[in-house]
Amino acid sequence: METIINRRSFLKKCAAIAAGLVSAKAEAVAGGFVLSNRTLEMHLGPKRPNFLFITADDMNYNSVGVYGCGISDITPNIDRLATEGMRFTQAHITIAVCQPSRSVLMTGRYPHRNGAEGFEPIDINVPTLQEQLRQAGYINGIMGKNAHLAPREKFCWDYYILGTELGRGRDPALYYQYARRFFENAKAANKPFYLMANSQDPHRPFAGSQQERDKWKTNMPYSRKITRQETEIPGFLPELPDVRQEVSEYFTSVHRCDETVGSVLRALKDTGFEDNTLVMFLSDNGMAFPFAKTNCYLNSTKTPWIVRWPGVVKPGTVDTDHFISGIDYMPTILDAAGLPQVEGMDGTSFLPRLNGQRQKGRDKVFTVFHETSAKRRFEMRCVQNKTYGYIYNAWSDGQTVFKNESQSGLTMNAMKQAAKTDPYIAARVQLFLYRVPEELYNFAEDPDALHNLADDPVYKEQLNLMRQELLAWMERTKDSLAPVFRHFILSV
Ligand SMILES: [Ca+2]
Repeated sequence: METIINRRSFLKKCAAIAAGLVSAKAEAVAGGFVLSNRTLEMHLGPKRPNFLFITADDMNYNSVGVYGCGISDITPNIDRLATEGMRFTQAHITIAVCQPSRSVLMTGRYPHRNGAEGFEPIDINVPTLQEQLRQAGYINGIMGKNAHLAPREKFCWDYYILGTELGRGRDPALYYQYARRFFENAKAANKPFYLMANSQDPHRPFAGSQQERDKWKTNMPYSRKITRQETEIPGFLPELPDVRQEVSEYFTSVHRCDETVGSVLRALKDTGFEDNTLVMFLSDNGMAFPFAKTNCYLNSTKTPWIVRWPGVVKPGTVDTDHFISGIDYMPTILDAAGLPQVEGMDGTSFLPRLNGQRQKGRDKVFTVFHETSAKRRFEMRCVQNKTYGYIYNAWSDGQTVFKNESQSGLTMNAMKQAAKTDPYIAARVQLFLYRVPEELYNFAEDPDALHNLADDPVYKEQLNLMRQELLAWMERTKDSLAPVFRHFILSV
């Protein structure tokens, strides 16, 4: 016998049963109905959507064609995905370094609230997206960047393909093969799926570089070499021969990343899942050069964020208005799956945006930095809105020297050499290595953060406003640095 109940209470009961809070048997007796798969499907309506999440590793937002890269046909597959879906131009990840960035995505929590401020596991009692999906009957798969979601058991992977099996995460053909195998497995099991397909491009070492030969004694294959002539130097780096060389190698890796994206999307299409799969694409942080990755600049956290969902998202939509960030990823996927939100997430679902509705409160983003992969601590906090960005560098004391992976290879060495005779580059090197406690930029006019306005009296009111916004956020989220920051702004 089937009891008539509304969809919301039914979904709640299903979630409670799935979460193990109520035994299915007890619920069946209490509710007076038998919970069969057929009953579930009748009440849930259409089958749950599948999810394909494709990530780039260390790719700058504006290295993508539709996000303004001027190199001809640099990312045709990502560009096509954007025309088939919706892309956000005010999208940020929450922390600009691999493992912490990905840990935010899969918990919906800021790093200091999920336990992974640096390259460490999340707290065992923090719920993950993959736990919720498994309880709802999903198959979870991951390809590449595997160690960057830890501990492994918290992520419930049913399919686990290491980067080493994918040509160091840099072989588009292998991505096609393994993605196809995953989709075919899901089809055979007749279960909804979640696949996280992680390219390890364009992470260092870059395609064809000396750094790559030094590390692996070989260069990984690529189909198109981006020449020095066609390369675009980002505005935050100086035009120097070695910088141009290294940025061109980076872009060769960007192009290979795009081929990996294309491979995974082709595997989805070839297995017949294109219509019932929500695809998202983003980069886990900015490019591994000075003033981008492992910092709190606009170029550190801003990401290309594209959503394709046939029948739901209007193709070719561009959202230039609403801010979305890493903490919003998990709430949105849960929402799209028809699953309840879990306790303790900091983000909120932007599913209404995908349905074409406006959302209030999406006018700024808070980003952080804590620790590099080499366990060096450099605390930074930032708030950015459409016009301004304010950064607090708690570590900057005039003595401590910034050290990160972006200083390896050619670029930083070239800048240090040039600094001996070029005062402008010398100032850039000085700023990068020592920073100043506060930075304020007009990111709308100066996205590359070349003019620090923090000491300009004209911007005093703006500075104070953003200090207060940041402090309120730090106190609200119980950031352990909040008392230090409060003391700092009282003392300046
Ligand atoms: Ca990364």
